[in-house]
Amino acid sequence: LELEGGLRNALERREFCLHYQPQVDLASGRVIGCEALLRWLHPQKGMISPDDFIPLAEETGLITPIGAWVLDEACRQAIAWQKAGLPELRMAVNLSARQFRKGDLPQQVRKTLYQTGLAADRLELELTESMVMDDPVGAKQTMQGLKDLGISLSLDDFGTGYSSLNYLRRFPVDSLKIDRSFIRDVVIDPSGASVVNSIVDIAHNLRIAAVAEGVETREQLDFLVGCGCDSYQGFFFSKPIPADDFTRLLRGE
Ligand code: G
Ligand code: G
Ligand code: MN
Ligand code: NA
Repeated sequence: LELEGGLRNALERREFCLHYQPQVDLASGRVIGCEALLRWLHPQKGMISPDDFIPLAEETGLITPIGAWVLDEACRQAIAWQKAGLPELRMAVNLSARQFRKGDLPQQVRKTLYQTGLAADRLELELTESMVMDDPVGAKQTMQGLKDLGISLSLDDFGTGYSSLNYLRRFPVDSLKIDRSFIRDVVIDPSGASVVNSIVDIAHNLRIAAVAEGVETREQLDFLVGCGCDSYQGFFFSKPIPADDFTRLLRGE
């Protein structure tokens, strides 16, 4: 309850910020994008992880203004880097279930792109399997509305949910983000390795890019290169960092 009160005022008190985790192309080693990850700097409790307040934000409906702020802030940051002459990266933003189910998401995204001036092909929205599988017909419609804007869509935490390959085929998805639990296992046991290999193959057969999450070691990276995985995120390259640190990283400082 105490947390809820704080959450209600956090936006106007400017207690949120975004950290950015680089996404790296496996073939070239170049940073090609980043994922925006929400942080709440609570005046008493310090930094609170989204895992600890997104569910509350969902229940209370506060996710609507918070989610709108995240989208706007991430697009503005992408434009700020562009204006600073840095490489034009793709910006990935996580959506929660309630944001996705709300009927006007494509209009909201269109408006944010217009207001911030970010080109649609620079934005990617991350959905989860469960968001999509809850109501496949409605989800497909929303996804098509988003795709029509020219943005990309990815399926986050892929492999952890109840994913029907049949739906995967029919949804307009550009990339699969292979959940980090699978990446952890690739150099531990052979079945872990074959699961990741299979996901990459399925993605590619459907002309979907495969992105590995949670890459922490050189061994995992080498394995992913061998599978033909397209790109990766993980502590091996960088943890999620504040915008200023990300700027320095892009400048090679
Ligand atoms: O950084 P990490 O601890 O950073 O993120 C924890 C979880 O919170 C992840 O599952 C991530 O997808 C989710 N998350 C991070 N930022 C956002 C956000 O802006 N919106 C939503 N809905 N989820 C987020
Ligand atoms: O669920 P989603 O993929 O959106 O959230 C990303 C989460 O994964 C964030 O909490 C982020 O901090 C975390 N993360 C990113 N890279 C790594 C990694 O290499 N190892 C671990 N353990 N967590 C990671
Ligand atoms: Mn994500
Ligand atoms: Na994930």
